[in-house]
Amino acid sequence: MFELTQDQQAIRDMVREFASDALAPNAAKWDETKHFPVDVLAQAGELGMGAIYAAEEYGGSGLSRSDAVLIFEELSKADPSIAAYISIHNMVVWMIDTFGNADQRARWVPELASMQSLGSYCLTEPGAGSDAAALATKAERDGDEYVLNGVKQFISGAGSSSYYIVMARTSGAGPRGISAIVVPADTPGLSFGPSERKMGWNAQPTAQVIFTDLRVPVANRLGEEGSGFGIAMKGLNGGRLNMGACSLGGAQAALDKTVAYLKERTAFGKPLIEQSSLMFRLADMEMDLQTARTMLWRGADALDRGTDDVVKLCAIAKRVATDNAFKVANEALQLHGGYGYLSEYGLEKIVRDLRVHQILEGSNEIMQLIVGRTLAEA
Ligand code: FAD
Ligand code: 2MC
Repeated sequence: MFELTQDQQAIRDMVREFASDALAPNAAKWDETKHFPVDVLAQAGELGMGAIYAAEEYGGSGLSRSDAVLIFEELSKADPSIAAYISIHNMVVWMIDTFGNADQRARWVPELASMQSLGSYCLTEPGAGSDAAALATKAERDGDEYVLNGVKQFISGAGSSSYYIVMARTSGAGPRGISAIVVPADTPGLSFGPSERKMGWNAQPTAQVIFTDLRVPVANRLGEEGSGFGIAMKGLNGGRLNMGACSLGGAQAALDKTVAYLKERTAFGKPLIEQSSLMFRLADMEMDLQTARTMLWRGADALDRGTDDVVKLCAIAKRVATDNAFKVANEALQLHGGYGYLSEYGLEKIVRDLRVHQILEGSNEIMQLIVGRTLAEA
C-alpha cells in the first residue's frame, strides 16, 4: 500500500515532466496576469488527465483514486491553482460517467476527457455554502424540460466551462429535494457575474453562475430526481482528497526550496541549516507532510475499495493535508526571511494558493463536523 507500483512510478514521472515543462515556467506569469491557460489544459487532457478515474469506455483513463492523489501532488508542485482546477474538472467528469446513463456518458464524457471542453461544479449559493442542502436554486418541471432560476456563488471555471453540473431543487426542502442537472454553456438564460478578485487561485476564474428562466431537457438530469445531493457529495469525497493532494504538492515544493535555501544562505558564520533550531523546524515540516501523505493514501485506498468509513477518512485526509500543508508553506516563507515575501522566490504564491483549500470543497470546520458526527452517533 505504501510502495508505488511500476505503473504508478511511470504515471508520476509523466506528470512530473508535464508539470515542470508546461506549468512551472508559466505559473508566476499566469498568477500575475490572471490567465486561465485553456490550451495547456487541453495538453493535460491529451495525456489522460481530463478523466483520470472515469471508466475507459467513453475515453476516461480508468485509473484509481490512489493514482489520482499522486497525479495531483505532482501537478501542484508546479502550480496549485491549475492542479486544483483540473481536480474540479475531474470531479465533474466522474459524476457524469458514474451517474449518467449511456446516452449522457457517450455525449459528454469524450469531449470532457480530452479537456477540449471544460466542466464546472455548481453547488454553493450566496445563501447556502456549508449548509449545502439548504440550496434554493429551483428547477421546475415543464413537460420535457426543467426551468431553472437561481444563482450559484464562487463557481470555479465559470464563463470558460462548456458544461455546468447544477445542483437544483426539484421538490421540497432538504437534501432529498435536490437533483443534479447538466447545463451546456450555450443555453439561453445562462449568465455569469464578474470574475472575483481573489487572494490566490488567480490562474482560474471564479464567478457567479446565474440562471434566468433557463430551459434544459429533463434528459440532462443525472440519476433519479431527488438523488442530486448524494451525487454531489460522492463527487466531493474524491474532490476533498485531490484538494488535499494539491495542498501537499504545493507545500512539498515549498519545503524543497527551503532546504536548498538554508544550505546556501549563510549567517553568523555558517549555513543556516546548521542552526539546530532551524533543522528541527524542517524536521517538523517533513513530519507534517508525511502525515498528510499517509492520510491521503489511506483515504484514496478507502475510496478505491468503497469501505464503510470512506466519508470520514476523506474528511480526515482533507483537513489534515490542507491544514498541515498551509502551515508548512507559511513556515517555508518565514525561513526565507525577507526573500520569502518577494514574488520572485515563489513562496508567497504557494501560501496564497493553498489558503483557500482550507475553506472550499467543505471547509475544515465541516470536516470536523463530519468526523465529530461519526463519534457522536457511534
Ligand atoms: P459559510 O458556510 O457561510 O461558513 C462561514 C464560516 O462558518 C466558515 O468558517 C465555516 O467553516 C463555518 N461554519 C459553517 N457551518 C458551521 C458549523 N455547522 N459548525 C462550525 N463551523 C461552521 N463552490 C462550488 O459549488 N463550486 C465551486 O467551483 C467552488 N469554487 C470555489 C472557489 C473559491 C476560490 C472559493 C473561495 C469558494 C469556492 N466554492 C465553490 C465555494 C466553497 O465551497 C464555499 O465557500 C465553502 O463551502 C464555504 O461556504 P461559505 O463560503 O458560504 O461559508
Ligand atoms: N458522501 C456520500 N454521501 C453523503 C456525504 C458524502 N460525503 N455527505 C452526506 N451524504 C449523504 C448522507 O448519507 C445522507 O444520505 P441519505 O439521505 O441517504 O441518508 C444525505 O447525503 C444528507 O446528508 P446529511 O444528513 O449529513 O446532510 P446535512 O445537511 O446534515 O449535512 C454536510 C451535510 C454538512 C456534510 C454537507 O452539506 C456538506 O458536505 N457541506 C459542505 C459543502 C461543500 O463541501 N461544498 C463544496 C462546494 S464545491 C467547491 O468548493 C469546489 C471548489 C468545487
